[in-house]
Amino acid sequence: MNAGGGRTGHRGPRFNGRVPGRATPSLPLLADPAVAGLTVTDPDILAGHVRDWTGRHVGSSPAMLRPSTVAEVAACVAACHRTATAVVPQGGNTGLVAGATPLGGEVLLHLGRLAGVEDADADAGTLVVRSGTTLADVQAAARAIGWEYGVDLAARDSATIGGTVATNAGGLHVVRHGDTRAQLLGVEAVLADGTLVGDLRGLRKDNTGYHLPGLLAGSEGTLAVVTRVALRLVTPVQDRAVALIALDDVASAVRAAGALRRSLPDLSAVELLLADGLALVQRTHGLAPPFADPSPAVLLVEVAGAPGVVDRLGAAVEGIDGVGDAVVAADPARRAALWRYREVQTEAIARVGVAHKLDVTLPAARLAAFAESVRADVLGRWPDAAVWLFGHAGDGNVHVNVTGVPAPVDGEDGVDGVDDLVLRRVAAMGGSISAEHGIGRAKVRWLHLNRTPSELAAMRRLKLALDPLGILNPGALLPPT
Ligand code: 2HG
Ligand code: ZN
Repeated sequence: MNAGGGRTGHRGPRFNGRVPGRATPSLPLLADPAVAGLTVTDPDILAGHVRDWTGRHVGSSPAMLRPSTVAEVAACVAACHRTATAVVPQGGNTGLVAGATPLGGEVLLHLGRLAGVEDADADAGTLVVRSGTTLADVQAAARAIGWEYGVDLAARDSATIGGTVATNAGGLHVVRHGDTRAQLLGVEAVLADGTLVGDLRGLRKDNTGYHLPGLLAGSEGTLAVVTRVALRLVTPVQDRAVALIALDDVASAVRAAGALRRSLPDLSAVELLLADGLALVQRTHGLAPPFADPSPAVLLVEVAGAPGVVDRLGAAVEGIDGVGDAVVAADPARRAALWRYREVQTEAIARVGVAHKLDVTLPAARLAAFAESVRADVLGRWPDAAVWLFGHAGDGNVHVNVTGVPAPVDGEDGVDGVDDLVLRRVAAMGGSISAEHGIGRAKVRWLHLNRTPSELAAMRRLKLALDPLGILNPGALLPPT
């Protein structure tokens, strides 16, 4: 993914820690010998890094640090600590919740140059990679030793493995392999004072106390900066088949997703598309209609396993009630063509306008009611808006994108904006306000909808213990006190 187009962004909550978050050109950090030769201050280069992918969140930064070794990352973070400088770690900048966007004018710590595979162990089925390695390169390294990496997502060519750990990225195969946290055998990271911690031995069993990988996955750069990771790989598949299944409505799609999960042990994806989203990608990306007649809801289903996948998928689809039409693809080019309807949803919506992005999970039993009511509620309030729904039906994870709502000004969303409406509805229906994108800066003011005051207080105590000066990614994840 590339950076989104220019828009007037809304500013998130300002840094409220002990360190002044507003960096200035006369930043003491820049005089620190540890960052000499690693600093970029060219505004043209910085411009591509201070806005998030959507273009909705635009910050500023006086400088970006670009270490290329673990020792340099540690030295940079130690220098930030010494000079009490707030710092925002950034990988591929493909996140969608402003988790790596310096809205408080912080210094950026770019990890893209800390890239490369250090160890690929075909016998153990493990990789050790540096955090700036792209997801696509991790996948290729796994394939090169006869294995596969269990996580995949559309931004694979730009997203870095460190970013996917920091955000605990989900993606297209959670239904089969779990999220990024589930792939971690070890993590090495730099704490706020520059101390290096972690373990890259890649042991499958290691019950020796607090689990650092589990803690850092999803911590969004607020507790430490991930430098290297040890990843477990998954068994390679011999065969794949992909189907698009036409269904009458979201309720039928949710029921079908459940039936497919029950009947197909080698199910590797069940993705939801709706008619307007399918029509949109046909318009924006010149794709042919998949069915003779448009269908209200469509599931993209992938089976990956031992030979015979097409037959198994075909039999499973036949067993589903209410399938209007179906297309099945076995060869790689045709499979990729079917995946394209799903994978370009985000890009297609970005061409309509800067979207409000709400990445939510609902209990399966409430997903259909949510889909219907959220559309009606948003359109009732903003008749010129468009509501786009798609997502990971196998996980109950729906991506609500809303375009055509005027850019919010400070605070508006927190009172009665579209984000507020959608996220309150999700919480009231027993869902999560962030399924897989994280909280970043965009969702901070709604974290209380899912986390109790005691949980937030415990998270703050943890943050204070590991980052007492509050220099790491201030403004992200945790609400200001
Ligand atoms: C996806 O599933 C990503 O394609 C992006 O999580 C979702 O654009 C979005 O809202
Ligand atoms: Zn997603």
